[in-house]
Amino acid sequence: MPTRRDFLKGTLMTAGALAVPSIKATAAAEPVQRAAVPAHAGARVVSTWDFGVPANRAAWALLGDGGKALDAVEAGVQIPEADRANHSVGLGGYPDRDGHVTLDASIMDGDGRCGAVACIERIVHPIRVARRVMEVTPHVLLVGEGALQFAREQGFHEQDLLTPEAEKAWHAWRKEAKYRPVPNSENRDYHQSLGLPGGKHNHDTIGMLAVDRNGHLAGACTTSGMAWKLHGRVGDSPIIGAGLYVDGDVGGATSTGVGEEVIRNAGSFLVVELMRQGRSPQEACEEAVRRIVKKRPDGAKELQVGFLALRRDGAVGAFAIQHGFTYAVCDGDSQDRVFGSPSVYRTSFN
Ligand code: SD4
Repeated sequence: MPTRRDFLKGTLMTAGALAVPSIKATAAAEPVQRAAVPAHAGARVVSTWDFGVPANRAAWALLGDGGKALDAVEAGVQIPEADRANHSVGLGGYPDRDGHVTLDASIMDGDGRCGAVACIERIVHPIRVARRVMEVTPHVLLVGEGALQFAREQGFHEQDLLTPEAEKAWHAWRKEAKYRPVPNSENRDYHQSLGLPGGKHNHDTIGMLAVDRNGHLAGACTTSGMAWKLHGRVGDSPIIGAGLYVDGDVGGATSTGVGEEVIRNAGSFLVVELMRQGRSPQEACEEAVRRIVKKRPDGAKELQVGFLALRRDGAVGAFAIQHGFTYAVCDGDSQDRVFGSPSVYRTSFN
């Protein structure tokens, strides 16, 4: 077992230097630009990473049939939540440094209603609990044991979320990590070569935004958060305004990556406010990323944060600090498109 000395040393080192030694900037400060996805007149759903494709399809099963954006995003993000092979969302997520799988999720409707759970254990679909918080309580956010108690009262089934594969990865991490959480470690290799974050075997938080045929907007965000985090750590995903924000008059935004940086900058709220002031979704995501980089110019070279935005008219924008962030777009024309986001740096994660 780690000593108290390991604990204190690790915590201080992490707080002082948000850096990942194995991530190398290969061509720092070279911008990668691609065209933003234009507006679409009908319903549309977008989500973070390539694993957003099957999630979008599940959302589209409702949205394409005239269903509500809120129901669609809740259904869509349940796909990665239940996917055991996905190590950063729901069942099969990597645990905290003490071996607990703790989940964060939020949901928001364009009319301003929202609900969230943070650091909840033993529930495969925290997004469904978040929606219940929104609909049957006077609150916005429930955490930890209280969130689990509420889920039980609402009839949710409990199960162990730590899969043998995730447990093996946790043991591998413990051998070399000295009980010290490090940002981005869910994107690193504890078994085999997993490649870029967001690739086939290596995913991150799912954030999903949808506009339905009636022009209503909604969003959802769900994650197991930073792998090997301190027990009790909460990221950006369940914080309304940080990992998710939706305003029916303007649009929505969601984020992925190192949640601490997003919380510090109220990232998703900022993206939506910039769109309200007339920036395009693309410009708004860029500005939000550049503020994070400006405040932490050295640390940001080795951190990933990505924003995805959907404007009320269906226009889409995305921007990230590091190369490799992808997002999936689904509408009446095509259900399985994946786009590479422009980014500040070109970086290789290996
Ligand atoms: C979080 N944004 O909890 C989420 C997921 C994550 O690196 O950690 N990604 O911060």
